Amino acid sequence: MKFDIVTIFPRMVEAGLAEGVVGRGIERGLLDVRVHDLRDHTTDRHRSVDDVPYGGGPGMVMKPEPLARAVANLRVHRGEPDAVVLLSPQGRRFTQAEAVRMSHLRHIVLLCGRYEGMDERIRTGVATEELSIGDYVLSGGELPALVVVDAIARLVPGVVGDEQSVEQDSFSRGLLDYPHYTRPAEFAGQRVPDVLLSGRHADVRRWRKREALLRTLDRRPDLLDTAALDDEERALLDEIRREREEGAP
Ligand code: 9D3
Repeated sequence: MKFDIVTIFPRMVEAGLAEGVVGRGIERGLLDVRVHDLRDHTTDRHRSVDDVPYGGGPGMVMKPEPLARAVANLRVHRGEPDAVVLLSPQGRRFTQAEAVRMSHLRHIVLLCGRYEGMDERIRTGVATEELSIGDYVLSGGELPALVVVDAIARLVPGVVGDEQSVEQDSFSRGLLDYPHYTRPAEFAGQRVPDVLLSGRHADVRRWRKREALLRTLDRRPDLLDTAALDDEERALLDEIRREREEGAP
């Protein structure tokens, strides 16, 4: 799978790509990720990427020409992309469902904004979609680009060593994760739940399902509206709800 990231801070993005799952995916040749310095696509002496807003007001706006030239160059040297993504606070929310959809694409271009935003003609004339990673104010699209690449890349077969762990990922199943423990059996006065030491695998599975449901019910009940629960999980959830109605009348 191929990604091209256009930014005025290429070193910031390169640093984020070098480590971990994405770094290994690149080393293994499963991911082809290139970072492009927007300033390399300027034509003026000062390599300007921003300018004052028409109509006045605070801040600066990213000029359209360098971004358009960068993408035109990518089309020639890297091939026609399946998506040109503008990262911006005005975008549609990037979710696991979006990551799954985009993991089936072959070539994605990501445009990172800075300053107050980009000239609107990039949105209407160059980008094919616009994504935000959540409702908080960041300083630019570089961290969001790394988030989007990470979430998509781990869905590419072979990038995460253990395919099982990708399938069991909480958000793929629509539930929060169950609690995890490793040795020692007692730490800071807290014991690992007995069932996990029991060797009774069916009980362990059931306990984990129950814990995942408890957590989801307490912290993210909204997820239960769309979670794909199996028969056992539906039965457990009913049981938990009944217990709670009896316990706190
Ligand atoms: C203080 C500036 N804001 C005025 C209302 C607008 C604004 C412009 C540019 C706020 C943030 C940014 C930079 N952010 C991104 O480019 C960005 C982003 C984000 O801030 N949050 C979540 N997802 C994204 S994707 C790109």
